[in-house]
Amino acid sequence: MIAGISKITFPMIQEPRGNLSFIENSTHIPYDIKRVYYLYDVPAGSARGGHAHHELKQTLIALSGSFEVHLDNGTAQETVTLNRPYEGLLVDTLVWRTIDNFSSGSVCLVLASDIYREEEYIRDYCKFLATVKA
Ligand code: T46
Repeated sequence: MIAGISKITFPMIQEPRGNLSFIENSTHIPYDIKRVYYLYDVPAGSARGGHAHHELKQTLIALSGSFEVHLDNGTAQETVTLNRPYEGLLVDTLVWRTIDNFSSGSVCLVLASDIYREEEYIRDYCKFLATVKA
């Protein structure tokens, strides 16, 4: 995987009555979770993201269905498909991300290292590249 992203596999308890996965703050996530949000009812053909973060770290999980995450650390690019509820994609600071190809009924859960602050976003790709190189 390119620098700035990694996969996390969460525990899964498999039983005949169904599966259960769990996520513990310091055990499975390498930062304190300060915010949880989720994307759902995304219309076919829509894309989310299209930005990077100065400080924010996030873990994306396909709780249901599937979607593609296109990642760019300013040097290398990679596309990751998320489709397993027991798998997380950890996206570090200064990684440009765009999410698309949401399957019908998919849910993207995000565990974030901080509360929402708009000033923390880099929404201009040229500014992103300049920040990475600085
Ligand atoms: C990311 C991808 C995966 C809030 O008020 N609080 C929040 O916690 C968030 C995430 C958003 N908002 C507001 C800000 C905007 O008015 O919700 C609106 C849509 O936010 P945004 O355009 O940033 O949504 P996405 O799906 O393009 O991006 C979000 C996250 O912002 C971003 O960090 O990595 O999901």
